[in-house]
Amino acid sequence: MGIVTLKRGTIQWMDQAALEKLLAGLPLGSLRYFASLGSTNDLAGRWVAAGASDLSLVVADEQTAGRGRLDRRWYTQPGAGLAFSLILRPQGLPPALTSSPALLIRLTALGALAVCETLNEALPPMLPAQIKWPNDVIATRRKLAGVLVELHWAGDQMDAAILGIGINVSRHAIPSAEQLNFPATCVEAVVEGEVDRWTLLRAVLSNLLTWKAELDSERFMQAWRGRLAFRGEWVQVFTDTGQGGESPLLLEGQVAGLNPDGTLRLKLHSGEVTSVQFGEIRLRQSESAST
Ligand code: BT5
Repeated sequence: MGIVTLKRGTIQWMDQAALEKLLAGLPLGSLRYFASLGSTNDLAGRWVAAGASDLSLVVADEQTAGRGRLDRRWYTQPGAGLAFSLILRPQGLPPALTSSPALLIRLTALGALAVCETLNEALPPMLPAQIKWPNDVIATRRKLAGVLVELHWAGDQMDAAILGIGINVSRHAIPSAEQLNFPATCVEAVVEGEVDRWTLLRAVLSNLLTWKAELDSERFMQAWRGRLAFRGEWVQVFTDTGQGGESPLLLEGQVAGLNPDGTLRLKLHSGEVTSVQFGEIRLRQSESAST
């Protein structure tokens, strides 16, 4: 996949024409750029209903109603990060993965893996970007990107999956502490240099398209497992209500890896290994880690 040099200043101004030029040569569908938008996932959802082609892409400089999972907020300040949503039609996805839980978790991993792999081309090996299961990208133990996959249905047939990614690039992208449920950072802080957002966008999309072709492969699973954060560490799993506040502690255990279906393996105090299902939980490092 080659080394990506995330150098600054190649693209000063972004608009629809500049986006088309930037992404020329990548096998994408139609492109839409917005200086400011509620949520790229919402716009992509309306575009799906209006017939958007496979691999069409929505990019916004600023989101005023960016969303995380369970209707939590995702903050995208203008000029500071990346917010984009890729439309994936079922015809372009492996048939074995078109049942919804499997697809949701695999596409979430696809987005997170593409961000990790892109950043790791520019990061020292000792400070890798990793996947905080299921949908966060962290580096230096702080979150710098989040992935939100939503499935759209026409009756009982899947119409499209929307893969939304938000990345903090410069320090201005990092929300204030009271807006966060986990410490945050940005790409420029972890690479310790200036980064061109748009060069990064192209590199992430390029990595994403490459891994999408291997979505159903053992190589993909290995790459995903290899990027899993907190392996061997004690974590707490909370019931994920999305309502904020304290949610009940469900489980505590050591991160033991991934099952073939992408669910998380957790080794409990009893030694028993259990599976954590996607979508129901929130992961948090145990405050008093024990062995
Ligand atoms: C996510 O949800 O992390 C998924 C974020 C997906 C955002 C993209 S941007 C393009 C597309 N369009 C959208 O509307 N969304 C997608 P979750 O794991 O639920 O995390 C949400 C939590 O992350 C919030 O409750 C905050 O605590 C925290 N957060 C919000 N903005 C953040 C930011 N810029 N950096 C780090 N953490 C943030």
